[in-house]
Amino acid sequence: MIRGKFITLEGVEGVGKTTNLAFIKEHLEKYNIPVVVTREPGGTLLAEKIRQLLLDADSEAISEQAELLMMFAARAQHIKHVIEPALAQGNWVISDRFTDATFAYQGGGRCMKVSTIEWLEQFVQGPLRPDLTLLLDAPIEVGMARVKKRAVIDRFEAEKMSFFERVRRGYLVQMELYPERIKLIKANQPLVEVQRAISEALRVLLR
Ligand code: Z5A
Repeated sequence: MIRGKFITLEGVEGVGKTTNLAFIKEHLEKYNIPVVVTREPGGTLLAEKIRQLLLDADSEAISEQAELLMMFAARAQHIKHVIEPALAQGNWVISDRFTDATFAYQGGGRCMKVSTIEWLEQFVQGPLRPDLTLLLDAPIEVGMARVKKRAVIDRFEAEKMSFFERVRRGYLVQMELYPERIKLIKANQPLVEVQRAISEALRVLLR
């Protein structure tokens, strides 16, 4: 059995990750590729419970250390029970966020030490890294404007603009570190243009 490919979608909120996940699934299925769609934090029963705890805006103050460890606890479950088995069975896995989000949010946003995140990445993932990461990038105000009609604001969405600016910068730093893996997609353009750029980026994997 040929191992599947692992694709992740990243970016600050409202840039269109969820919207384009559906597009990528449809696009790959045209090539008869079996696709498993998932998300982080989440993807398993336990990881989704951790997600609820992380996003709950009314919870007690969660320490930065606890937040980081909860992200990786959810990820450990997700890898063991969803990502690795699916890849081993030849499926392509598309995840709405993965570890680049930890470098961007906990590293950039919360200013936690990169070396700590790198250690946890190695501990939890071993050699597992995405084959391709699509970084949807747009000025923070663009994503915010797209999601501002939402009724419920989660714990992350309640953060200040400066937090999201650091997150965006954190993502761009990751892209500079891993230019072969992380492809920047300009998200501040009509959806049809975004999807054209995504199809182009996928072409490398489909060869
Ligand atoms: N988090 C973390 O801190 N550390 C980690 O390691 C991980 C995660 C893995 C999870 O939230 C939170 O966890 C996240 C980071 C943290 N917190 N924040 N913020 P999530 O991933 O579920 O939430 P999100 O990023 O807030 O997702 P979102 O708000 O749903 O955004 P999106 O998926 O990127 O956007 P969308 O739902 O596809 O699109 C939003 C709207 O824009 C929608 O109406 C679309 O129709 C519209 N849209 C999309 N593209 C376009 C274009 N091109 N033009 C016009 N309109 C568009």
